[in-house]
Amino acid sequence: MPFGRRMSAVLTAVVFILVGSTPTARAVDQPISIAGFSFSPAVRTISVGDSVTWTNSAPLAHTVTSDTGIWNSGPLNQSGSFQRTFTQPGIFGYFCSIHSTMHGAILVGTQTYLPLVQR
Ligand SMILES: [Cu+2]
Repeated sequence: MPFGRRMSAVLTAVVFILVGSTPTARAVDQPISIAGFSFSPAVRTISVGDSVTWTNSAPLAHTVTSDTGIWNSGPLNQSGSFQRTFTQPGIFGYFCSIHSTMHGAILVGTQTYLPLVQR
């Protein structure tokens, strides 16, 4: 492919990525699985306006509880789920109030390039 056309293709891809990462992009729902005694993935980067749905695939009850108390799912039994929409940028830590070793974090619009790696 001639250099000019290849460069054009690269630029088109870059523009698409930049547009796709703005806060005005369509909000999406990001899944997080609760398996065994961990959140998977434990750290998830999302855009402002996205929501996250945690689903418990473990046979034990777990919770999704904010480190700062701004949300609490209450006990989720097996196959139970909890959804929250994040409308503010920031780092939102959470844990399971039943099993104190279980921790996770949602990074909302805090890093420009990280979402491109994780999605
Ligand atoms: Cu738990």
